[in-house]
Amino acid sequence: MIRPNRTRQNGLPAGWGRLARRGFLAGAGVVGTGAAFGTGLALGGSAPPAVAAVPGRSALLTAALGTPLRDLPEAVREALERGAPSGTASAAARRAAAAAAGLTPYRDPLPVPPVLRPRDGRLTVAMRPARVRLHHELPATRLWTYEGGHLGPTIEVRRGSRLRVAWENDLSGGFPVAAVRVPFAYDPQLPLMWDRPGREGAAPRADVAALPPWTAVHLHGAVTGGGNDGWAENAVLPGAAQLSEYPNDQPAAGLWYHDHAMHITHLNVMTGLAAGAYLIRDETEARLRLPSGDREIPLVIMDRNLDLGADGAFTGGLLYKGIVVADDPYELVRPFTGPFTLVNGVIWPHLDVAAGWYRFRLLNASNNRPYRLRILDEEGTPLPAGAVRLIGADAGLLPAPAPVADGLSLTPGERADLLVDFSALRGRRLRLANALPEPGARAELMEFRVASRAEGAVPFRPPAALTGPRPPAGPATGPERLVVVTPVYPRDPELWEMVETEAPPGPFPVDGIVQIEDEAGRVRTYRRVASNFTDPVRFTVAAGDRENWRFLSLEKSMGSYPHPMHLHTVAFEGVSREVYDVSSFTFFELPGGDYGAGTSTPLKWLRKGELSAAEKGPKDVIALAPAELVTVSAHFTGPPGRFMHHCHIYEHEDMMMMRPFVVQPRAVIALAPHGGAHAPRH
Ligand SMILES: [Cu+2]
Repeated sequence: MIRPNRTRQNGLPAGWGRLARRGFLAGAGVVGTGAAFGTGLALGGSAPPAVAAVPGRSALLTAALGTPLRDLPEAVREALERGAPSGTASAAARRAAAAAAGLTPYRDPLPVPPVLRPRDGRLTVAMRPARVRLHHELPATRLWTYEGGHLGPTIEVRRGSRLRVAWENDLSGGFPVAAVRVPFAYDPQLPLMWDRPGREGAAPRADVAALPPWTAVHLHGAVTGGGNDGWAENAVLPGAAQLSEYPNDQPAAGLWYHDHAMHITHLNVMTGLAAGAYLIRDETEARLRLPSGDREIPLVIMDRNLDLGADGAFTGGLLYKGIVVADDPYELVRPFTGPFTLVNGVIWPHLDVAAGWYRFRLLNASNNRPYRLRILDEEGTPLPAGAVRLIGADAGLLPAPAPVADGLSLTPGERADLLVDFSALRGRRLRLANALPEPGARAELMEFRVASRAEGAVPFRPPAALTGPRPPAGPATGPERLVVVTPVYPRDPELWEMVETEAPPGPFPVDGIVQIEDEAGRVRTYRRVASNFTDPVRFTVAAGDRENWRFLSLEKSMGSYPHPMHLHTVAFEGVSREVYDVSSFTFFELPGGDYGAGTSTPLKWLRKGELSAAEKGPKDVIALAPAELVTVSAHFTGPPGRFMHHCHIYEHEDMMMMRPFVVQPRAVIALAPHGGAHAPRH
């Protein structure tokens, strides 16, 4: 994440001019076409743009943005050549690393939150302060919670039974999480900075400490009207409640609620407002007789960091530790990852299981960290393929169970409905582990302790079919949408809404113009029509339409974490994943010192990528890795309203990789000015 370290004026961060004069912009010479900065575009221009005037990302910076350093020899070499950074190898840093390693794994039992089954269509959920133990060896932690637990209560409803929830804000006290910003330094002798606890000597941020308990609750995955969706700007203060009505008129699925307050979601979730499960049940699911009761367990995963006192001991307090990976021309802060993985709100817990089948409802509720999950035995061998079956994705059951061969990928916001068979594993201790190369201080998330006795009951047999063969997604009835995600440097990563346009006469690049040459060799030209949350609505969907939404990442560093792209109020199916050569997407300096960006030549199609069984849907988040173009088909069958689409890395969402879109009845759109659809005039 890049944050301007000084207030922007006239759209320009202070300091950029200074940097240019200082010659920071390698090979500077500069100046693009006459294209204006912003979402409007002055097309054309006669002088060819000079293109090389942008600072390159160092290998170390790239590594710090997502890729583990040990997998990037170039970055490590670069760090070593700079010499051991002063300060990081201090006794305090070593103590912090030792403290992280000293916390006993699998010490605490996995908490399973209570289940609320509202009978009369009404429910009040209070947000209130609580003191909660995150680990047996830690002092209690002060949190802001849903109903007192680090994980909120599970809400369970029948399909079609409408529920009205009063999300009551009864919070009080100061912001429960200390936040610091510390400059990145690399010491090969120590765990990475974000993998060790403690403030590294930094003072707590006064701007975060000043935050009031200002909360918006979003029921992620709910197909509901815009007024009930938890609009980020309509967050409420203590003494008020957010009233939301959920029709629950959608297939059985594992939804979840979490905070969505404008600008501060990445901080609010850390206080304890990160997640509660919301399960919709239906007849299709009931007929499958899946494991239920104490055999159906939510597993909500999130990584956190802990504060240390002056004596180097844990205080119990949580810590939002932002690692500043560059300070020119922006203060660029890596989205949060932490050394401690919590499942259901407890660090590295264990779960005693019977030697039979279980249904686990997994959710990645982390700010930023992706996982590839495997269950490993004592020797580190994954369970045999038949013992783990994926039966559902974000928005409901799959047509048929899918094997989980190479681990289960979950980016933030993604869910998995998983059947696991422990019957051949009596007396064993198994670990749920993250197979990605930079998993935090410990790759294992939790331990399953399998009973040594055989099950007496008739064994469960997983069904061969679930919802049955999926009817092919019908053709799109509405416009095709293109959403572009720009690289992380030298500007903030941005989410651009694009519309197709005539190719400008050139030369290229032109700020906000992206050309794409598809598999068939056809070149299409798109122009940016919005890039900030406060830009006017550009995507108006006719209620009932089916639309293809395409997400394109222009990130070039293949090790960067994926952007989990999320649409509110609709479930979608993955249609295709393609990989492009995005090297022609170029930043260049605009008159006045800001940067423009566009393609110098059309992006070239390279190859088809894979869609997993889960990604074929039903989904509401899809992982967008660097250089990918992912297409999903979304059928907007729900109520109308104003909704959001965004990257589900909370830091990215909060820095405006989020946009409003509108769903309206077709007849209403027809009466709108400009022919509806808020179409920008060319
Ligand atoms: Cu993102």
